[in-house]
Amino acid sequence: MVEKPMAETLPVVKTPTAETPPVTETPRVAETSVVVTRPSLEPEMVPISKGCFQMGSPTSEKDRDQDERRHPVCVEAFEIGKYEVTVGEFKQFTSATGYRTEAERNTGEQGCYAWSATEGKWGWRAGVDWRQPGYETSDAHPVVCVSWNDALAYAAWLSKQTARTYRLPTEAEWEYAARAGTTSARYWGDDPDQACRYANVADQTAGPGGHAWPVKHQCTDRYWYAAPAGSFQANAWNLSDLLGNAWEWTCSAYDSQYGGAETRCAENNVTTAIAVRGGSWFYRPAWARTANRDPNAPWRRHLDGGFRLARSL
Ligand SMILES: [Ca+2]
Ligand SMILES: [Ca+2]
Ligand SMILES: [Ca+2]
Repeated sequence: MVEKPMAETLPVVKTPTAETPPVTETPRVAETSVVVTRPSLEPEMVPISKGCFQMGSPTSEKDRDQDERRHPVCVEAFEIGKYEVTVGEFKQFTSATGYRTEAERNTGEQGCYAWSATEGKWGWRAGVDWRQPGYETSDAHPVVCVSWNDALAYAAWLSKQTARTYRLPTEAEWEYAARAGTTSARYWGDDPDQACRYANVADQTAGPGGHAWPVKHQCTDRYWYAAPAGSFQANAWNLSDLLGNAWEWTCSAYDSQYGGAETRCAENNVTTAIAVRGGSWFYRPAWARTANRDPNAPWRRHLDGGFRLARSL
């Protein structure tokens, strides 16, 4: 692979020129009203009834990991976001508060942990953040390059604005919602190659610079990087993108043994690993499974990592 300077992965920004537009005498016309559609302050939430389920994967599940011990869990009624939190929703928070994410503040490392098309690999990349992830993004895309701490700050702000209790879902709530009553490896069944109707994952779509995923789902979902939230068919409980697109922070501490941390939120100031769920556009079939889980430090932010909100009733 030929190494190219990093700057090439970043979006091209038009530099202002010294030219000033010619001043022309335009006749006065009646002002036309321009309808600007903005995301509403509150994300669309879906009510989930209380219930019990088998959390984790059966030992027969292909590609399962040791930290997926199957065990019964019950959850109370709650609400969960239909979509991953979007750039447009997150922008309202930063505009109102001036909040700067950990990627923008370079906490611990520079920028965001991102995949580079020029290098074909992951690394900390200065200047990469939720506003400039290095691929074409819009208000409808999931916000990425946000740390757990950033997600909590957004949830706290939104709770204050709305006098409701927004938070991240517990790991148990996340899996209960993602399964939507299913026991298969994925909420559409066991076949990874059916993924492209339901999820944006590592697929056959050609990547920037001619990249192709070395291990992929044998189908085409049309996206290399993140897709606008809700681009794929929802699960049986009308929730979108739980598998794939951006992986999602939960509020629970990661415990490889499933000792109970999965049913509650960790303290806001923890520095130990938090459970993340769902996989992303980067994920191969072995990883894009409902029971798959991984630990991540609360200050880390990844190009393929976002979150969705939950609300206590
Ligand atoms: Ca894809
Ligand atoms: Ca997701
Ligand atoms: Ca795992």
